[in-house]
Amino acid sequence: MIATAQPQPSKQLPVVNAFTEWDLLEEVVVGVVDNATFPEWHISLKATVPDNMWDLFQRNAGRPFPPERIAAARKDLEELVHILEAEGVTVRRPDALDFRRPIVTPHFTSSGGLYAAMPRDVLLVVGDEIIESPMAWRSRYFEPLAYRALIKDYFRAGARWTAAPKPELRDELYVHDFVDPTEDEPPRYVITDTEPTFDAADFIKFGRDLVVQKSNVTNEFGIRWLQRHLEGRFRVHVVEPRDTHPMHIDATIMPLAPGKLLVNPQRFPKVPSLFRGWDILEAPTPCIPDGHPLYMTSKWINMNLLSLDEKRVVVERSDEPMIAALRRWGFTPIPCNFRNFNTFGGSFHCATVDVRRRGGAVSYL
Ligand code: DAV
Repeated sequence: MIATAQPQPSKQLPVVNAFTEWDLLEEVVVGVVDNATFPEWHISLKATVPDNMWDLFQRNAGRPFPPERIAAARKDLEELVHILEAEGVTVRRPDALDFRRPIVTPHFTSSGGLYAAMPRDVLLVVGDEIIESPMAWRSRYFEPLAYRALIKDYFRAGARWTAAPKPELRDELYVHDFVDPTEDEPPRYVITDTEPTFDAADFIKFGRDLVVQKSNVTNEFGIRWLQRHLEGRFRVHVVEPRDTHPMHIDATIMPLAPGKLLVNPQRFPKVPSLFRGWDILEAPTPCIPDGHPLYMTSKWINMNLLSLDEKRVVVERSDEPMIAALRRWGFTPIPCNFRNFNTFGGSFHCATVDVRRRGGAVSYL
C-alpha cells in the first residue's frame, strides 16, 4: 500500500488554553492605554511607585496621564499588535473605560481608576479558565470590567470563568506606617493578610506548576485561595526573590522555553532549587536611559518579554544587550518599539495576556 500524506487534522484546542509562557501562541489580549488616569495616592502605592514619581502622582490624582505620553504609548501598542498579527497571532483588545469616574464602595472611595493597559495583572489564565484577580489597589477595583466583553465571548465559546472573592479593601488591609525594607532586612509588605488579594502578574506558568511571589499586592491568603481553587489541577509554589519593592514577578523570572529560565541576577543571585536542571540565563543589565520616565516600574522591565513559541521572543527595539543575549542563547528576537509604553509600568508580558497557546498540562519542574 502506498502511504499518502494525509492532512493532519489539527487538534482542536479549547478556546482558552494556556499552560506555559512559551508554547505556540495563537491568541492574546493586548491592553489599551487610552483614558489612563493617575490613581489616587495611597499607602499601597508608596511601596512600589518610584520615589521620584510620588509628587507627580500626588498632584495629579484623578487626572489623565499626559496626553502626549498616552499617544506615544498607544503607538507602541499599535506596533506590537501589527507584529503579533504578522506572526499569525489573533489579537483582542479590552475596552478603555472612563477611569476618571470615582469609585465608591461600602468601605472606601477612590478618585478614579487607572487604566486597561496591563491585562497580565488583571486576568489569570490557567488551562481553560480565566480568573479575575482580587487586586489590592483601590484604584484597580473595577479594572476587570474592561475585559468583561471579551470574557463573556470566551465563556460562550467554552471557557471557564471565575472571579476570585471581591476584596473589601478596608483600611485594615494596609500597613499605614509602612516604610520600605532595606536590602538586608527580611521582606516586608504594605498589605496584611486580612483577606485574599493577588495580582495575576505575580504568577508565572510552568505547565502543571505555577510559581508565585508574595508582594505588595499578593498576600499569603490570596495564594492560599488560589492553591485551594486549583487543587488537583495545578501546583502552586512560592519563591522569595530579593526585592525591596515586589509587585509582579515578571521582571524577576521569565521562562523562555522548557529548561531555559531568564533570571534577574540582582533579585535571584542564587536560583531556587525548584529550577534544578534548568539553564539559567542572566538578564543583561537594563540600558533604559536615566531620563526616561518610568511611572511605575524599575528598569528591570527590560526582561518583561513575550514569547511566541520556544524560539521567537518579542523584545524592545533599542535594548541591544538583550537582543544580543537572546541571539547568543539561540532565540529569534523580534524587535518592537516599546519604550514609551514602558513609561506606564510594563513591557510586552504586562501588556498582554495569553488566551490560547498550543500545549497542555505537562510537568516541567
Ligand atoms: O521592577 O519588577 C515590574 C512591574 C510589572 N508590572 C519591577 C516592576
